[in-house]
Amino acid sequence: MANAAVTCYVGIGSNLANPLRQAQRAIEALRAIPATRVLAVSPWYGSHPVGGPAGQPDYINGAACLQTRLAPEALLDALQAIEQQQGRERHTRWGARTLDLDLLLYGNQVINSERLVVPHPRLAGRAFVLAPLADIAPRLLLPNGCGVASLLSQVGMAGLWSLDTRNTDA
Ligand code: A4P
Ligand code: MG
Repeated sequence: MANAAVTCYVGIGSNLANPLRQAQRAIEALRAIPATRVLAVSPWYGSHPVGGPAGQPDYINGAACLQTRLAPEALLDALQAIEQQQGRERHTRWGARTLDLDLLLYGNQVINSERLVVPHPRLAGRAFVLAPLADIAPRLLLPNGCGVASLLSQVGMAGLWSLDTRNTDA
């Protein structure tokens, strides 16, 4: 029997090799994941790097809302395949990257497997994740009942700025 469709949120980050183009290509690749539809894409933000080695370039960040019939780890496989297609190399934790796709939320599920932790463990403290999420889902609640808009107002917008390029088509 087919899995029920689940609403998910994916965080998108890039700070190498034309980051805005990388982010836009990632949206096209998300649209091609089997058994999955892209329901909304946030506007893009610029952000100063959080953590990682000093001197890395600024990031482009955004988020997408998907509806999928894939199980969580199958969706992670698809996200990692897209990262690989776009030349992702893993050298240093939080180091510069062509593309990072994080599974932020998978329905209301709490997942703690070896490969996958959902909600994404650093979601609630990061403006570069919360701002685009609040743009596409202002009333969204985490499984623990916290609202993304209220988390964003606690975290603030320091180190984050809106870009003019809009990407609001579904
Ligand atoms: N993994 C576990 N849970 C998840 C999940 N929910 N989504 C595992 C995706 N992956 C998940 O990830 C390492 C491992 O996490 C994966 O193999 C997967 O099985 P990775 O993408 O290889 O490495 P990473 O991204 O460097 O590590 P991590 O800890 O996920 O980093 P974060 O938290 O994603 O932070 N600053 C700005 N301004 N903008 C950014 O986008 N991103 C980071 C990366 C740091 N600083 C940033 C930004
Ligand atoms: Mg990651």
